[in-house]
Order: sequence, then C-alpha cells, then structure tokens
Amino acid sequence: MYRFSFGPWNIHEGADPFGPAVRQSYDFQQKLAVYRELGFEGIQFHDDDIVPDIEQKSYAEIMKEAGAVRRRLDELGLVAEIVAPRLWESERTIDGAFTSNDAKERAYAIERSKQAVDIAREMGTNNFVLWLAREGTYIREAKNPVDSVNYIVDAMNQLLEYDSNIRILIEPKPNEPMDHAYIPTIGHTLALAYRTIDPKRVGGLIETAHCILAGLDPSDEMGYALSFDKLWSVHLNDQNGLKYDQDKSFGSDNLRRAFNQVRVLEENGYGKNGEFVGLDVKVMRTQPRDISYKHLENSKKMFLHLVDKVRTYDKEAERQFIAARDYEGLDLHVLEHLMGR
Ligand code: 3MF
Ligand code: MG
Ligand code: MG
Repeated sequence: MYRFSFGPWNIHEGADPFGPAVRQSYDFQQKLAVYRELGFEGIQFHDDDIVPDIEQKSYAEIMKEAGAVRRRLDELGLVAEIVAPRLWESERTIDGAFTSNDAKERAYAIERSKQAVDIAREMGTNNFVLWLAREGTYIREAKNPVDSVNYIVDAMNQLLEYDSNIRILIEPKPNEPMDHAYIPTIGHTLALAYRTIDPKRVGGLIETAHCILAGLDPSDEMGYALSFDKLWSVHLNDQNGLKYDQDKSFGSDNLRRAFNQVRVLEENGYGKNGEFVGLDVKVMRTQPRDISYKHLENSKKMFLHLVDKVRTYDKEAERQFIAARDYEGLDLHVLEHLMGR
C-alpha cells in the first residue's frame, strides 16, 4: 500500500514568467479538501506554506500559527511529510542563501532554516528538505566553488547539531533558477552527506524532472540512492527534454521511463519505512479552475497503473532474454508489456 503526498504549491493560479495568474486561488482550507477528495495523506510544506508572510512575523506568532495548522491536519487525518525553508524568495537571499557572498545573508539563511526545523517539529515530521535553489552562480567568477561547498556543509552541520532528530533531505537540481547549481545530482548530495557530522541523517529527495535536466536517467538516480538506503522522498513528475523545469504529470512524456522509476521503487521496498510517493507537478496553464487539480489525480493514477504493470511483468522472460544477451528481444518485451500486448 503506497501513501501519496504533494505540496500545496502544486495547486496554483497558472502564472508563468511570461504571463500572470489565470485562475482564482484556492485558499489553504480548499486545498486540504482536495487532498481528502483525491486520497492523498501527506503534505509537503515550505515554511511559508504553513505560515504565510513569515518574514513579517515574530517567532511566537509563527509557532502559534504552525500549531493551529498541525491541529487542523490532525482533525482531517492528514500528515506533514516534509518541511522545507523557502530560502529563495527573500530579499536577503538574492545572491544565494548558504552560499551568499555576504556573511550577514548566510547567517540569515541559517537562522531561517533553524526556525523551519522548529516548525517541522511542531508539524510532527523529522524530514527537513533543502532544495538549494540559489546555491549556484549566474557567472562562474561570481563565487568561489570550494568556499561555497564548505558553506553548505557548515550550514548542514549547524542544523544537525541544532536538532538531534531531524534528518536532512537534499533535493538536487542542476540549474534553474541558477545557471549552474553546486549540488546538481544525487551523487553530489550523497558525497556531501559524508562530509557532515552525522552522515546517517543526511539523504536525498529525487525529482524526476531534475534528473532529466541533468541529462541523467531518473530510475538510475533513484537506484543509486536506494543502494545507499538514502532515498527518503521523491518528486515524481515528467519532463520533455532539456528546457525549463516543466513538472509535467507523471508518465505523461515518457511512459517507459515512468515504468522504470516505479519498478526501481517497488522492487526495492520504497515506502516500507513510511516513505511517501511524493509528486511535484504543475497543471497546464490552460486548465479551468474547477478542474485544475487533474494533474495530481492523473499522476497518482498513472503511478498505480504502473505498479500494476510492474507486478504483472514477465520477469522469467526477461531473465531468458538477459541470459541470451538478446537485448533487442528484451526491448520489444518491455514495449509490448507497456502496450498491453
Ligand atoms: C523546484 C522544486 C521545488 C521543491 C520544493 C521542495 C518549488 O524545481 O522542485 O518546488 O520541490 O521547494 O523542496
Ligand atoms: Mg521541478
Ligand atoms: Mg521538487
């Protein structure tokens, strides 16, 4: 039995860099109703999804609001899967958060993250996610790459020390918003883990689209993390080649690639230790408001269809093709299975 999650930002108004919002917002309570209706149990949160206008509020006010959201989730039978500090929108993180060239800004990023750890505790989750959005450069000469990596390790150490229960899940992404990010792949992520004071508590969250943007195969990236027991969450979605981060519905661009992701998760017991099948999907801008969450429904449906495809896959035939080194035969075997022939 899989449990599913997504973040409230996945129900959105349709703004893009070239045009404004095209749908009226759903408020937080309306979004919670969508979770219930579509059978999602887990919520992925940014600190300011829980406490809007967080930079304008006192610590006491922030914790009070977080407590109220927690009680509402309890009433509805929903759980917070992750909390992530939104370190990329502040005026104080324009040059990066942990890797800003300004020591005051780096200190702000660490304080804001510690506060988000407190929010995570209030929400009842140990999963603390870092998407290192602005930890990179627009131009190579703007930052020192060695110092930058050291700053990230130092920030993680401060967070691990601050709370002995949290575990940090890095969500790697190779570019966007930056031209180049310092932690572009799961390999970089896991290497970083071993530089911290507590490698056991550092792992990864892998997003399909981010792997494709790095020119890598998402199921292999997931397999890599699984081999270290460090795949602690996923953002399933899809991506049509090397362009902006599209966050398309899971399986919508490449069914076979989606099948292979579900297969590596299913065959390695993903979810058995309480991990959620997380989505990070955007609906098309054209979608009318009252059906602007179909991408979530469809992605979940596709995941479950593909679980079925994995379970009914003829592995004995696969074994024979492999033994004969007949990968042309295996290729067709997979395609015909996906086509239901
Ligand atoms: C950007 C992302 C992010 C992260 C989120 C949680 C806004 O490409 O994928 O979504 O998933 O911040 O870490
Ligand atoms: Mg994305
Ligand atoms: Mg994501």
